[in-house]
Order: sequence, then structure tokens, then C-alpha cells
Amino acid sequence: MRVLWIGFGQAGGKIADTMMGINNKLYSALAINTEQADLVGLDRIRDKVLIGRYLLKGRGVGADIDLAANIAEKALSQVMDRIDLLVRRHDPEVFWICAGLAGGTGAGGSFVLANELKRIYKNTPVYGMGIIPSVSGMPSDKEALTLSNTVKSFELWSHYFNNILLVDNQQYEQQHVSRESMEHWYHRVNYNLALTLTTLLSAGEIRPSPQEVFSSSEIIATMGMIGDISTIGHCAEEIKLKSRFWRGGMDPGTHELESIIERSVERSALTFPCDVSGARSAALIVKGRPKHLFTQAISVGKSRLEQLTTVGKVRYGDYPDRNSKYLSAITLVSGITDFSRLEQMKRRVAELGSESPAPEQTYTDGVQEPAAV
Ligand SMILES: Nc1nc2c(ncn2[C@@H]2O[C@H](COP(=O)(O)OP(=O)(O)OP(=O)(O)O)[C@@H](O)[C@H]2O)c(=O)[nH]1
Ligand SMILES: [Mg+2]
Repeated sequence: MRVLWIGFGQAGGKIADTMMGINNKLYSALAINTEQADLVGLDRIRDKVLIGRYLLKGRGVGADIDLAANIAEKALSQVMDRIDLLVRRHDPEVFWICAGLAGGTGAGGSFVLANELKRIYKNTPVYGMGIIPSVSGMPSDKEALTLSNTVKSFELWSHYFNNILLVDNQQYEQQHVSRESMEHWYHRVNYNLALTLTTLLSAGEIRPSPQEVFSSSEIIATMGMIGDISTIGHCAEEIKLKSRFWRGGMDPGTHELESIIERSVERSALTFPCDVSGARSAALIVKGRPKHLFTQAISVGKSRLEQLTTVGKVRYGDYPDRNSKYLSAITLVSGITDFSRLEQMKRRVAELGSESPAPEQTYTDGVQEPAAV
């Protein structure tokens, strides 16, 4: 699927940059920031826009969502001109805006831009990718600001996108590794996420075509247009290779594949942790060597996903890869209904006695029904 990634703010920019590193044929990208320094480091994105230059002198908004939304609003025509050029050049099938929900620039700017994109490009879906922060080890004043920003921006976002994919940094924490730097950790999140998403988004593009093609229209149908919230699960097992028998790995049989498919929607395997039952739609991609893509196991695994998600019919596609060292399942679950992770954040904000007011509705153009939270 041809995606125009729009990286808003620092986290968003780095994620869009990572996406471009993985597939620059299918993807195009634009980075937007209020901070000059953050744009400079993005090597794989050629199109970059610094907004709020006169007000902020390229030094950022310092986690202020409302200020960021105002600046984005003022910069809309400048940003839309750049997007128009990219649209003409690359003809994207969807826009996907990525940003950290806890910051200022990306959190506040993204929904303003989403609203304008939907107004101008009526037939092109506008998706969001919201990064949920981990607050482990943060002092409590910083934790309060981080969490209240996240809750507030999620509520704002939920009015403006056709779908929001949530990605929780906490899901990628490694309990047994205590000395990983923040930079390395973010890099690992961004890279894993980009690989997983790219497998899903490019499954319909591989040639020769697989048995079951998962096309762009099926991704769009799974994501829907009504502001659903989605999560992606990933489970992979290394396979035993004759040439490298000493390295271990498993001998993939039907049972192993069924189990991999089922484990792809376990809480710990998801980009956003939740109970997947009660979802609105789902799609499964199985990637591995063609001889390991057992039809029977896939069909059993799919039925199991239908039970777990309570989705009537899970969409499916193969991703055959002759050289793969893994057998893996990727499941996109959309229209999730369990937001206990965000509820828990709200409770924590109250507990920390944050002064943060309830989200103000300062921005009301094109409001759609909020997602149930
Ligand atoms: N996964 C991931 N998360 C990141 C990365 N960088 C920052 N974050 C997270 O995103 C949150 C928001 O931070 P930024 O993206 O830096 O914020 P911003 O949009 O630039 O906003 P301001 O700097 O406040 O104007 C942080 O609290 C981190 O939790 C990254 O590269 N990857
Ligand atoms: Mg920033």
C-alpha cells in the first residue's frame, strides 16, 4: 500500500524516517516540527517543514498541546502545499500521521492536520499513529504532565482520524535488560514497529502474488472510516535451518503455526495492550517459507482469532518469503473496546493531583463521534 507518512514532532519524525528506511519504494514521507534540531537528524526524509518559526525561533513548544495546535493551524497552508506536491508525485492511497501523544508539537499538531487532510482529500483515509509513553523512573511532576498530555491528546485525536493505531512504548520494555539507553530503546521500538507494519502493508505487493493476496482495499476495509482505534499483534518463531542446525529453532508443523497465530493477539504481543474481544474487525498475515504456510493450520488459527476477537470473519493474506528464518503471524485488530490502559493513566493523573483541566474543545471543525473510552 502506498502510504504518505507524516511524522509530526520528534517521535513521529523518527518513526516516519524509519519507515522510509525499510521501504522507500512504497512509501513517501514528510516531517513537520517546531524544533529545527529534530528535523536535521532525519536522513531518509527529504521533505521537512519547520512550523512556528517566527514565534518559537525553531526551539519547540515545550509539551504545550494548545500552543502546538494553534501553530499548526496557522501553518496549514504551508504544510498543505508541501503535501499537495507529494500527493502529485507519489499518489498515496492513505495518509498516516505519526506522533507521540505525550509531547506538544506532534500531539497538538496532528489532529489539526488530520482535519484539514480529510476536508481536502475526501476519498483518501487519514490514519493516526499515537505513541503512548512509558513513565517508568520518571519524577512525579514529569509523570503527571506526560500522562495528562497523553490522555488529553488521545481524546482530541479521537474526533479527527479515520483510524488511530496505538503504540505503547511500555510494551517494548525489556525487564531483564537494565542498561539500555533511551535512544536505543526508542530505536528498537521504531524499527520493530516499522518492520511489522511494513509486512502488513506490503503483503499485497509481493510478486509473484501469493495464494491469498492481502490488498490495500482489505487494509482499508479492516481499518474502517469511523475513527476506530486499532492495535497490531506480532508473534514470530525462529525456524530450524539445516545449514545452521546448531542454532536451534523449531521445526514448524501445523500445531506450531496455529500457536503462533493465536499468540499474536496475546496482550504482550500487541502494540497497545488490551483484551481484543469485542473488536470490530481484524486481519491476519502469515509470513514464512512457502512450504510452512499450511492451509489447514491457517484456517484453524483464523477461527481461533475469530473466537478471541469476536470478529465474524478475520481477513487473511499470505506473505511467502523463501529466505525467511522465521515463521510469523501479524494480526491487525481494529475497533478495540478495552481502554483500561488509558483509564489507568487517568486514575494515575488524578492520584498525582495534576492541575491539568479536562480537555478543552477549542477545536471543533468536522468533529466526529468520539471513540468509546
Ligand atoms: N517510540 C518512540 N517514542 C518516542 C520517540 N521519541 C520520543 N518518544 C516518545 O514520544 C513522547 C513525545 O515526545 P516528542 O515526540 O519528543 O514530542 P514532540 O511532538 O516533539 O513535542 P514537543 O517537543 O513537546 O514540542 C515522549 O514522551 C516519548 O515517550 C521515538 O523515537 N520512538
Ligand atoms: Mg519535540
